[in-house]
Amino acid sequence: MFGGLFSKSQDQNKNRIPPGQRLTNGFPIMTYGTTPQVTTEEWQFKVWGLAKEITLSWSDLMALPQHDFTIDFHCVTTWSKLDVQWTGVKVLDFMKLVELDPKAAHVLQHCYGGYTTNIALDDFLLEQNFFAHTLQGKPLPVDNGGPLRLVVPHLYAWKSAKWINGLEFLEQEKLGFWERNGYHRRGEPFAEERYSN
Ligand SMILES: Nc1nc2c(c(=O)[nH]1)N[C@H]1C(S)=C(S)[C@@H](COP(=O)(O)O)O[C@H]1N2
Ligand SMILES: [Mo]
Repeated sequence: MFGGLFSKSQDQNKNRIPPGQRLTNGFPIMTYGTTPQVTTEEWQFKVWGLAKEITLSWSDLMALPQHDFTIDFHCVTTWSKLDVQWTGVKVLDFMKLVELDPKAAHVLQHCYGGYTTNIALDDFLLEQNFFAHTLQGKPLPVDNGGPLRLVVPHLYAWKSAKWINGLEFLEQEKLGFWERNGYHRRGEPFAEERYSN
């Protein structure tokens, strides 16, 4: 009986692991370039492009509703991690502060350190996407993107920008760092959208 239950839960986990991925127990750090050190006092977040320009402080962000999230995280280098626990602010709550131009269809995420990654507006404006400042109950470590990163659970983890500090709204897609360097413009792991053609 317990054996049956066990293999059932193993099976369910299997369905959660996209093709070509394997489970990892640790939390591998994946950073291109140097790790920016930013205090919450100096931290600023800007919105521009096809949206009314705004600049937010850390306290503006913390004043928004806070939620816990448990998500699976898939890196294109083939590791996946199940049930990662975060706390932060839903993208949809954040976006109540943003006055979007109806022509906006794409977003370029900008970061301290210069990393960028693009995402279609439809992939960005989802209930499940969030800005995280806490990982497994502790302030988000700087190596994992602290003080703040985006988390987009349904796309490969390179779309979850660490040290995010800006959103540029665009009519036409503008490719980010990895997308200009051979990775897929969308990056959906169950469709194995790893590389551009
Ligand atoms: N700013 C920035 N964000 C980034 C990256 C990066 O190099 N710089 N790497 C991406 C990649 S490839 C992955 S897999 C995840 C890794 O997050 P972790 O280091 O917290 O595991 O962050 C993504 N976000
Ligand atoms: Mo990655």
